[in-house]
Amino acid sequence: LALMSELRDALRRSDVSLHYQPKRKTSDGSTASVEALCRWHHPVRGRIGPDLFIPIAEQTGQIRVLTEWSIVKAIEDQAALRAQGVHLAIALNVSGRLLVDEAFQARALQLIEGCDADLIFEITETAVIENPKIAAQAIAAYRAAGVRISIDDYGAGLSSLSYLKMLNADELKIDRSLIHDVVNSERDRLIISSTVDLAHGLGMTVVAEGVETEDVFDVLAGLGCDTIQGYWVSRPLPFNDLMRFFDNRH
Ligand code: G
Ligand code: G
Ligand code: NA
Ligand code: MN
Repeated sequence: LALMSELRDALRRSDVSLHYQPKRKTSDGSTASVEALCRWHHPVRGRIGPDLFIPIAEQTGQIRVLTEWSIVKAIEDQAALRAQGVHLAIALNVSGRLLVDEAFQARALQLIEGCDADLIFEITETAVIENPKIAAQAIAAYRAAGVRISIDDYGAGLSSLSYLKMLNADELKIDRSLIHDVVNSERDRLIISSTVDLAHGLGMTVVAEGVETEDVFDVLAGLGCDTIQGYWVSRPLPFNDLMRFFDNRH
């Protein structure tokens, strides 16, 4: 917990940074968007993984400051990419708790409105959404501001069909636990293809995450997944390496 009192300073000192992982379209191989993932380089402890500090930030409420900082940083990085001729939507992880936080919503909309940012909010931890009505209102407000909504980690843990009923989203990300066995499991392929049909019927594009090999990529493309994310396409990259990723491709 002492760690968390340092988070605010860490943000100010730029010890926290955003890495970006490309999400690739299966139709033409182009990059649909990139997902921003937080990294913390502590001056004494070294690298602290988001698996450790995100859950603590959620418990202490500091996830709000961190996510507001991420929005500012992503908008800045997006503008820098544009200046280089690279137009990319940036996806940010927004925890279910923040989705229903009105102070966060006011600040987020203030940051987004008035600049032509192209952002996607990946709603994580949908399991904690206890007020579907407020969640739906928040989603409507973000979409009105031009932010697309993605349901993250679908099919993992407690996430369920009821989220598709209550969250009006643009994108569905199938959790990697349902992805990695597709080559060998007929059962997993059936679950994925019916999820793809369901999502498409509801007007959502489908992302398969955690794709680590070409044969998995091929099976998922064949099952109709619109977008692929995972180590096989690219690891999450520091901003400068992301620039190089595009220099090499175009
Ligand atoms: O990047 P990595 O796989 O190490 O991330 C581990 C977890 O931390 C993932 O579940 C990811 O969604 C989460 N995470 C990374 N950055 C952020 C962030 O900025 N906000 C939130 N809420 N979660 C994040
Ligand atoms: O919860 P979320 O889906 O946001 O988690 C993203 C996390 O998954 C990031 O921390 C990222 O490092 C990790 N990740 C991205 N691609 C792969 C992959 O192909 N395999 C595995 N095991 N993890 C991945
Ligand atoms: Na995510
Ligand atoms: Mn995910």
